Amino acid sequence: MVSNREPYIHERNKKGIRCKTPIGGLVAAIDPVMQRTRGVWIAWGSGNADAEVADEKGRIQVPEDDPRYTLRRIWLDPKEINEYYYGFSNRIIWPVCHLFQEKARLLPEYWETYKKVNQRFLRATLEEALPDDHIWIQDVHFTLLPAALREELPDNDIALFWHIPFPPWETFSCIPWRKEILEGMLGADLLGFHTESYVANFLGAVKKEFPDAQVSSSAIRYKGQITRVRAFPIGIDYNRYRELSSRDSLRRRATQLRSKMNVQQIILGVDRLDYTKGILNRLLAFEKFLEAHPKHLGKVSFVQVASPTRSAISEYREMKQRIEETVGRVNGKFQRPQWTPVIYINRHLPGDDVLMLYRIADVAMVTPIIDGMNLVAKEYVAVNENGVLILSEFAGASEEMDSAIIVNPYDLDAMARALEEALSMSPEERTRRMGPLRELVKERDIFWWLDTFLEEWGVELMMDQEAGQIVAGARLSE
Ligand code: ADQ
Repeated sequence: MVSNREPYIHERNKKGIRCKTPIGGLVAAIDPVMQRTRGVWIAWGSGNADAEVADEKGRIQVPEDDPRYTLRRIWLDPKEINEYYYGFSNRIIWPVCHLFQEKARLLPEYWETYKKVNQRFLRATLEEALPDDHIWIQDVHFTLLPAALREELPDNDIALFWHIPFPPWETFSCIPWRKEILEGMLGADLLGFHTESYVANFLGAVKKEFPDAQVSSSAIRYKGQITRVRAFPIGIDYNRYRELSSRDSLRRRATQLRSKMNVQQIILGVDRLDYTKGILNRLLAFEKFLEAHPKHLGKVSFVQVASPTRSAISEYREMKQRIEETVGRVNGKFQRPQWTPVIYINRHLPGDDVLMLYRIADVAMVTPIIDGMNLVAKEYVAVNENGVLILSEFAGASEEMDSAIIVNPYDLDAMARALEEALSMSPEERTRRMGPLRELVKERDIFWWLDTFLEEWGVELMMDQEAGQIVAGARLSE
């Protein structure tokens, strides 16, 4: 596995070294998979104590209390972090793929460093990969890696999964290095996206860029290499979410919290503090909702958890400020001594706290402006049987989760109406809508995603009965 973000980060504070698991859909999704399959995960060692606990090659066995696989850390210097990660990935690919072209900073130095870092990961992967290994690359940080690996390791199977939207060619083509990026990706045997529309956009981009490529609805032949392209909508570890959220201690704490909050109904948002997540519009819609339905004053609170992310980038800092101003204004306008309309938590919460909030929230508002998939929608559905999900039509999740209340996140009035509909929904209607959503999240869980991906890739996971573990893959076909 190759990804930018590592699944375990070691940080030193006054009390000593602590191991944290970072937020973000990617790690939440893949760690359970790696624990089952074992193997090597190559990633940027971003923690300030990472080097201390790893060996001279940057290797460490994880999870520490029950080691199951090797994490190989790659060291990046501050310039590289700034130009490859904050620069190319987060200020070029991220905004462009989320249709925020105007936020893209198309600086050549970002591109040069991005190429250099891809080379660094290439060398580490070449050191770790065994002849039969399947090499799975995650996300937008390593678009050049598949083709570079293909040259060195013609016989290994290489796949890349893209976790964010893939935009139409007209948008993608603002990137001056678009040809190199697409060519890099086409070194993979298999490319995965969350939805059919991202697949179609990718195929369209390849057709435009390389007129001599042969492109079908699910594969591309380019320079003699075949790349299959398919949608694999990612899921969550449903059973684990069920288990963790139904522990007695957690239920008790949730009940206590609910009664302390002293409101009749709770609306919840949980996001990284990213401009794609639509937090500001959600707050404005809540304001409209309170204005239009004063009967809810004093009775409904909106809890927004927004974890800090990419705060080195000015757009993120500006957005944080606008959100905080809006929270202050909305609360100033409606607040009563005994009631706070918006409870804003600008922190990464421990997992149990997020589960508790999922449990007590009557309504979850998952209303990104645009989102590759969005795992929060699936986590909420897994945990809360009686809730209502309001979901943006521009989240990848809406392609599958169509019995949610689907909204346009730009349409504040429609979102305010959706809130009223959700909060006054009868228990029967809640169940009618929630039933199919739960089925879907349960059926298409993270292991379904993994199986589907690996099956398409020609890898079979074999159950080792004695160890009770899924072990190394065997090829089904060439
Ligand atoms: P992300 O943009 O990070 O992932 P998402 O899919 O919503 O988004 O996953 C976020 C994860 O972080 C969830 O597991 C959530 O519970 C957790 N989280 C968020 N805020 C938190 C907080 N304050 N405290 C604690 N936990 C918090 C990218 C793409 C998505 C895609 C995933 C997986 O942008 O579209 O779904 O990858 O492919």
